[in-house]
Amino acid sequence: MNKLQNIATATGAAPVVYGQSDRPPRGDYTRAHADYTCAQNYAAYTEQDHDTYHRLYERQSALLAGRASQEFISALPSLGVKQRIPRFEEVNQRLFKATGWEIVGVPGLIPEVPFFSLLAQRKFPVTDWIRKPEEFEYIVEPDVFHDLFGHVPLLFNPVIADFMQAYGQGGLKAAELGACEMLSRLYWYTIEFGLIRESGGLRAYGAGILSSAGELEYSVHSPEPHRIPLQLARTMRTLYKIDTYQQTYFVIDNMQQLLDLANTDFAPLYEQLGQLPTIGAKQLLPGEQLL
Ligand code: HBI
Ligand code: FE
Repeated sequence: MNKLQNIATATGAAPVVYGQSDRPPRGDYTRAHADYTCAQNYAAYTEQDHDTYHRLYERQSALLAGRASQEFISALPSLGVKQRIPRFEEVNQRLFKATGWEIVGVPGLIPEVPFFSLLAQRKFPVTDWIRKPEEFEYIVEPDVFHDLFGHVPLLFNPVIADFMQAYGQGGLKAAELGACEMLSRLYWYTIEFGLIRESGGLRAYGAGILSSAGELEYSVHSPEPHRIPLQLARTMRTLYKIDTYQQTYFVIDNMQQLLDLANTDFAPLYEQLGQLPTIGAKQLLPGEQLL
């Protein structure tokens, strides 16, 4: 049993299965409440932590033009300060006014059901620790930069804000049906690694791409990966890797398309997909056209 499963078992919650393998938790989960939230430990940040955040912010924001979605670029300034790690309650003053969401601190990845139930309450869990300087290029589990910079700006977008709450509500139902893995693929290929079609070309809106220097360029301009239109059943059958650039990206035409998906009756879809084989991360089905 790895540490994450031990923590989850200790609290009676099902262990997080994030992608095909659990990730080693970094945070101190003993300070979390029963719902896995914890106060942002602002005093714990060192000058080095603030400097890491500032350097990540500067580098990433210089790469956005021509690669990140317009909605993301216009929402980013809502995060506020960039020279230091923002105080969650300061972000919340703006965020709550904009879409009724608030960010809550968590020590790191949390089990699926607590994660879903926070989203269903319009609470987005933000890991409150930041990577070490030596992890500047890449970190496998989400830290405060991934969550704040990657996820929070689009929570200012009313359509994504509604989709994220619907995802949380859907996740609670999926957990009852044992369909979390299928639903997590939808989250992975949209909220984490989604692309959107804009007049200038394909642009990134997924947090995993937006918070990664290398993958931001790779996802929209490399000839390497497959890019295909998002289609619910196809996407929910497609496996993903948590520690390499994606081999397939799914493309939406607009943010409303995500919210419309949320109105699907997922129970029969889970039933149907459960009978079908999964699709490899780089596999193409006969007749599929690459974008
Ligand atoms: N926990 N803190 C945190 N952040 C996530 O994005 C997250 C999680 N636990 C599970 C999870 N995401 C995915 O497995 C969801 O699809 C459930
Ligand atoms: Fe994320």
